[in-house]
Amino acid sequence: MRKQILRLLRTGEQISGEALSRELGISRAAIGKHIKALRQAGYQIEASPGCGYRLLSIPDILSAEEIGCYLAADTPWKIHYHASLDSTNNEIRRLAEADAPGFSVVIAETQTAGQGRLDRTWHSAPQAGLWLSYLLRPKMPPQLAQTMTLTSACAVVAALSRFGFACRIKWPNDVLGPDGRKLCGIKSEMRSTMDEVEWLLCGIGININNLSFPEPLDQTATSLRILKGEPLPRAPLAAALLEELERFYAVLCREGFAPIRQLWLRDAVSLGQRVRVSNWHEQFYAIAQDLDENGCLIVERDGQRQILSSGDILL
Ligand code: BT5
Repeated sequence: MRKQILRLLRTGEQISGEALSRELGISRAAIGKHIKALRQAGYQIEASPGCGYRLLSIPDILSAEEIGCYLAADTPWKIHYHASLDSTNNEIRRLAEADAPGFSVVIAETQTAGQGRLDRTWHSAPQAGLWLSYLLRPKMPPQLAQTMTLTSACAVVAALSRFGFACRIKWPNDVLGPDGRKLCGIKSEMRSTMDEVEWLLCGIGININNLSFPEPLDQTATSLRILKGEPLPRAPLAAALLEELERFYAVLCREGFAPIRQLWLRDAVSLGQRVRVSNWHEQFYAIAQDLDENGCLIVERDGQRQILSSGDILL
């Protein structure tokens, strides 16, 4: 209901309590309660006796109502919004295990224990970024579902390009700004048998309005605000990302990874370059060459072709 009230107020016109109550089929007292709750959430709403309500300003929050204003009414995403969580990945995993449906999304304004891969931490400053995890229940073989990290990276690049940012992808899970610094990291988890996937979750962290980063991240990280020189409203960006994720996932379900691989190759940074590879058992130098049909990186190491299914590369 609050989302619908917001949609009506967003025209910027004054609208009477009576008109709102008629349009939405609820009492004027109920309208009054929703207006109070919206003000508490940070919306500045002017009320003039006899004339009605007018929206004066919108807070920079990532609530379901605010993001919902930028999404189509029939969006499949169900947003769970939190002021603070240890990690949105932990919360979406809990929902997955409690049988939550696919297309559930958890968003937090801050994370107290944001996670990177392999026990690394993810810096998640309050109100600065988009810290989001989503759940899918794909009817596809686990091997294809595993490409969802790369697919999500393509969706991030597509969403950011709508706001004028030309970003690049670094295998396996980073999106970099045009300056080569890390703007976004992705961490996926899956529960499956050898044949079918029970659930798949992806956590995406995008630095949006960070002005700076603590050491040593200040050497490697960037944010959209640093790149652009001005802050960005986060809710339209979150909505764009959810739309692109839905679109890319539909392509993956319908056509497999091949068309997404082409987009990935177009936007990848590392190909043709000498990289340092670290994986769980060794470190070595190689030339990054290609991405195979399963999303593995093909490198040339001492004249030999090697296929990497996991690990980190340093340019
Ligand atoms: C990642 O791991 O890049 C995956 C990050 C996933 C974060 C999202 S936020 C929403 C969801 N909830 C979570 O708890 N996690 C997900 P990895 O490739 O292992 O990179 C981790 C490394 O990136 C760290 O060791 C730092 O060097 C660096 N790093 C940490 N925070 C960063 C930040 N905000 N921006 C850029 N780099 C960062």
